[in-house]
Amino acid sequence: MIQEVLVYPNKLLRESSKDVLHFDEHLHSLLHDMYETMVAKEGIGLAAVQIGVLLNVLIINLVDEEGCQKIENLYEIINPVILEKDGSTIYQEGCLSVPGYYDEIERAEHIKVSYYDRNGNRCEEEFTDLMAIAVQHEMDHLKGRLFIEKLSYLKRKKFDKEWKKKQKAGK
Ligand code: QAP
Ligand code: CO
Repeated sequence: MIQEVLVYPNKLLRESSKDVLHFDEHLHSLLHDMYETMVAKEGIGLAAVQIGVLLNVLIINLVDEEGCQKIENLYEIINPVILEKDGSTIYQEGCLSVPGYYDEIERAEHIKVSYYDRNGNRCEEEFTDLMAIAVQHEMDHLKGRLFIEKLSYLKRKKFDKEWKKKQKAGK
C-alpha cells in the first residue's frame, strides 16, 4: 500500500530506528509498502522511518544510464553498519521528507557496509558514486538525521526562513 511520507519538521523523523529481529512476512510487507511509496512519490531512496516505522530498513533504486528505474536494481538494506569509509564527494541532495529543497552535501566517496537482506542473509558490499551517497543519506535517517542538518549555519537559517514561508502559503 502507498503510505504517507512524513515531512519535516515531523518529530518522528528525529527518532533513532531499531534493528529488525525477525525476517518474516511483516518485514516483507514493510519493504513492499516502502517500494510502492518510493515509486509513487518519484524517489530513488527511502528509509522506513519516512513512512512512520522505526526500523533499520532502507531501500535504494537508482535509475540506469537510460533513466529507467528497474526493479532488478533495487537494494533492500536491513540493519546496515558502515565498516569503512574514505574519500570525500559533494552532491546536490534532496529528500522526500524535505520536498522541493536541494543542496550540496559532503559525504564519504567510498563506503564498505555490512547489512542483511530480506531473508536474513548477511551481506558485505562496497559502494561508490551515487550509491555510496544514497546509502549514507538513508542511514542518516535511521539515526534520526536529515540532510539539512549538514548545512552551514547561514544556509540552514535561510532554509528555515524559506520553509516557514512555504508553510504559511499552505504548500
Ligand atoms: C535520497 O532522495 C538521495 O524534493 C533519496 O520534490 C539523495 O529520492 C539519494 C524527491 C541524494 C541520493 C542522492 C525529492 C522527490 C526525491 C524532492 C530522493 C521532491 C521529489 C528524493
Ligand atoms: Co531522505
